[in-house]
Amino acid sequence: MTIKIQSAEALCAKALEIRREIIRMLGEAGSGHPGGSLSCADILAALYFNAMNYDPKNPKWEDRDRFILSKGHGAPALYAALALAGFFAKEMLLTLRKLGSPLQGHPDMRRLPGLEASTGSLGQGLSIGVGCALNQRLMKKNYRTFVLLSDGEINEGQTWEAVASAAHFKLDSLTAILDYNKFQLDDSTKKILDFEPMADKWRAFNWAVREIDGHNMKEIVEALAWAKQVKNQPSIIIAHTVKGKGVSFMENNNEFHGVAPTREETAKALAELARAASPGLPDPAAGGGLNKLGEK
Ligand SMILES: Cc1ncc(C[n+]2csc(CCOP(=O)(O)OP(=O)(O)O)c2C)c(N)n1
Ligand SMILES: [Mg+2]
Repeated sequence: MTIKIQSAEALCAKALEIRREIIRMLGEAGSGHPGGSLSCADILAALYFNAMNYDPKNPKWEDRDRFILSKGHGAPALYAALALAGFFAKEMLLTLRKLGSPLQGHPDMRRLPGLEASTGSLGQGLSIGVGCALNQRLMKKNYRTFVLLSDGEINEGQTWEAVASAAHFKLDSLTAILDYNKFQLDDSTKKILDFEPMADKWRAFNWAVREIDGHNMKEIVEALAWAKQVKNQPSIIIAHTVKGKGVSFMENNNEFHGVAPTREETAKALAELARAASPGLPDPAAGGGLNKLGEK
């Protein structure tokens, strides 16, 4: 049964849970990509706990909505969402990147239920999404296809072949979401290959475009609902995000693109996320929860 949460507050709580699991997983694995996993946590919470239809007990249900993580290195965020949605036991998350685990560093659809595509080689996911959307039309199914792209990834030319085809075939069951966190592996997207004006480019290719704050849950949910009623063209939600969102020392700090937190950093990040979930909790950095008088 699909989980459908309507309240933005409850969806934000799910996003926080996803962030906590990302940090726990990466801290345990000692490798992986925190920045781009954290930037898409709110989007994944909205997809898996509000917008999408699926059945974790029947992951191959023909009418399920398809989600393709084209930015495959963001796998920890997707694994956390899938576990919280009931596709597999939460305990499995801590096997991330371990030899023999179905939770590989990049998604392997042959080994983990709930994955629609094996990704990680950037630039391929939107083409897979075009295929899913064409299948939906040919087989007269009712499902939608969502593809999460990253802003460095769309430097890949294959993405734009898919952008052109999706519009040509008027694939209105296809929605792309761009995790526009303004950083790629080496530096800012502006310095490496600037795609501004971003929205104009997608419009010129005949896509319906909506720009949002990718950390504002209400805006994400509304944009996903908007995408469902777009007709005769594919839709893109350009989500302005912050790389490393939710952990102060990772935000806009591209050193955490592909480096896992140390043991100390993991503890610090988890404490921050716990305080975000329960703002009353003491801040160890500010004296371990004691006030200026040394009282609890
Ligand atoms: C085809 C391909 N080239 C290079 C890489 C190595 N790589 C992994 S992540 C990354 C950049 C990621 O930046 P972005 O796409 O913006 O992702 P995010 O900021 O969301 O982490 C690169 C170049 C890859 N995975 N695939
Ligand atoms: Mg990026």
